[in-house]
Amino acid sequence: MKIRWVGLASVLVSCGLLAGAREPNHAPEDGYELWLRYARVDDTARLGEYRAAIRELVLTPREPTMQAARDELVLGLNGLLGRPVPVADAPTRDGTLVVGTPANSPAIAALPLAAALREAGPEGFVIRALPVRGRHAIVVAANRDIGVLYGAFHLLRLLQTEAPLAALDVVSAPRYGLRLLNHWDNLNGTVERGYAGASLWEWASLPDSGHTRYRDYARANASIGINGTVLTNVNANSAVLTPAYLVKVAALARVFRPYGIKVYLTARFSAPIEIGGLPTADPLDARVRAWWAAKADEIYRAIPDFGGFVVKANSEGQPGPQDYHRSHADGANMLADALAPHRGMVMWRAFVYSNAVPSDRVMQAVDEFEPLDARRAFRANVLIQAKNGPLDFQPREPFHPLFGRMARTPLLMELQITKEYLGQDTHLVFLAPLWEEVLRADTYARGPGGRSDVEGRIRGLAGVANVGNDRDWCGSDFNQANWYAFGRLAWDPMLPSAAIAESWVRMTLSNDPQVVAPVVAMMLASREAAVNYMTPLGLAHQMARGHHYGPGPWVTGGRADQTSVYFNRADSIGLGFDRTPTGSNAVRQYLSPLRERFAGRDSLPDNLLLWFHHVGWSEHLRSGRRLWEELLAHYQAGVDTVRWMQRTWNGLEARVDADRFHRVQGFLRIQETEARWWRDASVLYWQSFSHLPLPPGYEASAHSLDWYRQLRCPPDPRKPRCDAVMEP
Ligand code: GCW
Repeated sequence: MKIRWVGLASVLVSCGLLAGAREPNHAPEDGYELWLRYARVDDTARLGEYRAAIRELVLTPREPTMQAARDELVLGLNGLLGRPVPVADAPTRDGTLVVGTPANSPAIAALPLAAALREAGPEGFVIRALPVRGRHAIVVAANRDIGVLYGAFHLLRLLQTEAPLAALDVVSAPRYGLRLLNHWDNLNGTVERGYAGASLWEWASLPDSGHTRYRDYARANASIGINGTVLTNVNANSAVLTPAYLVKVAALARVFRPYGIKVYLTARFSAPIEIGGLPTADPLDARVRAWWAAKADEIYRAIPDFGGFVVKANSEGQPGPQDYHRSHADGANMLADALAPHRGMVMWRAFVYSNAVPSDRVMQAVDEFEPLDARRAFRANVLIQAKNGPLDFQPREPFHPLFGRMARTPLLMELQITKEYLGQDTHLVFLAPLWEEVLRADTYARGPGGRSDVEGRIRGLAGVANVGNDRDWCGSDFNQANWYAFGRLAWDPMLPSAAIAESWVRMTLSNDPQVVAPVVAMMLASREAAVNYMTPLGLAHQMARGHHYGPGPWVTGGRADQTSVYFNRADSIGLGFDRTPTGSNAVRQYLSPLRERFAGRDSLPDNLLLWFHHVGWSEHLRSGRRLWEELLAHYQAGVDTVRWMQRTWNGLEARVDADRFHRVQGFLRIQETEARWWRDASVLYWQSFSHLPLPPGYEASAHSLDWYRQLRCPPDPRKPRCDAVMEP
């Protein structure tokens, strides 16, 4: 039997990881490897178990995706087991790992896996411990090569998290077919709301330079099941649709293809004018329709598996069909017709609000899209992409009412991985609990199969990426956890946040139980901490103008529905936006009994109180405390939780490598300073309306309200942080 040994060095080269190659134990922990570190298993009993269970790898790497699976398994197993694993054509011994599809592996074709493979579907996989040709074996099987790759990553994850392999029996299939990253990357290399350096896409050197980083990006995405990437900003530049750029896009698509990742682009609605030389972009104009159809043909000639277009139209100044008195459906359908012959999709964003300031900005999407849905106005290959909440990626919002109101049109939920409103690169905020909250929310609309949760009504997740060209990809170690969590939830939206956090910590930081438990606890507490010190009790959009970093509850002027005062409605009587029937009546967009529940002071959860109600400063809440006291308690709880996170982290110094320990410690220091900044600036501002005193013992603010109001962040649009100014 011929056995091929795959040298570790050559695999490292082929995986593009040599830049990070280093001596074990002497490596700078710079974050480049993300959760794919493949450090040798620490626990000796587990290591022994794994070494006995996996003594050779049987896999025939004919196609690029199978080669990717082979490369990853060899890299991962060599690292985790601390010794090379030989690759064989067929099982030669006990402890064999057999990997493939019935079509490319005779050993797998002979196994009784038909029922499990049916369950796994086109992208899923089966992992089982069972005898193969009389040998003890572990099998990773799938119907298609991409399922094999996902299964390979899953198996590696089991080893990375030191899970037992005995009696392995896994069948896994993704809940959604669309698991997408949305990059808000501009062609000039900047990233809108990016806090991790410049864009990964080096347009100037494409298509010739095949940056190894592109492949590592694809590996990271495939490891969590992401299967599509929208390369460009929704505030779009039509130049990306010109031939000069399409060859560059095609080059990226070639790198991503073996990893199951399709490429999508944003389509600027006025492209027929800007790059097509037409006098109009009217979606009902025959020349415009012909131009888009020809453009789609051209794109598919260059990129045969192109995914489709994402479109932001008639929102925040972007062009759209309403410029020609046409509807969103007219616009979306025109693009859908151009893409349909190629099986491409249109993802039409519901984040619209008109240039005329409406009575309540959060109501506009339902008002625009529900009537179109009721008329079945959209083509079958159009999806409406709505943000998780009706406003804009706030620390807490109720779920978007559109998820209960669109019965006929398929929906995508857009989540923001980059933390525009949640502390950007520095604050440790783990977002899975926020996403879990909305995915599990009940819309009270009976969907397919009688389901009424938000999750049951959507076809996929689109995550606004937090990835840039910083060495650590995401601007901080803990921001990586949000990229990871997004992918895991897009595969399985019912996965609990705690399980996601635990696997990420084990893969990324340590399997030491003395590290895992406290770090998971920090992560799970972190989102509520941010809600508390930024926008407690249902407040929203109180961030500084423009860059959205730090507090600005006083922001006014300019477009009203982009200001803080529009959303907080603070006055001498109280605080909060009345969205009940006595106010904007936005509650009417939710289905019964939710609309009544949200409208009733006694039935609404306190954590959404000021989103839906204007509440008197001295009114009693259900806790028995007055609004004023409750508000102060929440701000203080936010600061206290960050301090607890600091203490918890400080206790891990001996157990975490010095690089990451000090980086995280530094960021937590910033977060504590800025949590106080948020608390003090906000409380002083509310106090200028309530005229109520701080209770005895309440931590006094370091500065006056004026001082906070005049605080200007350093003019660094990428990291507009104020700590240097605050604490000289
Ligand atoms: O969250 C807001 C951001 C804008 C963004 C817009 C959108 C891309 O502040 O930067 O534009 O939403 O989602 O379109």
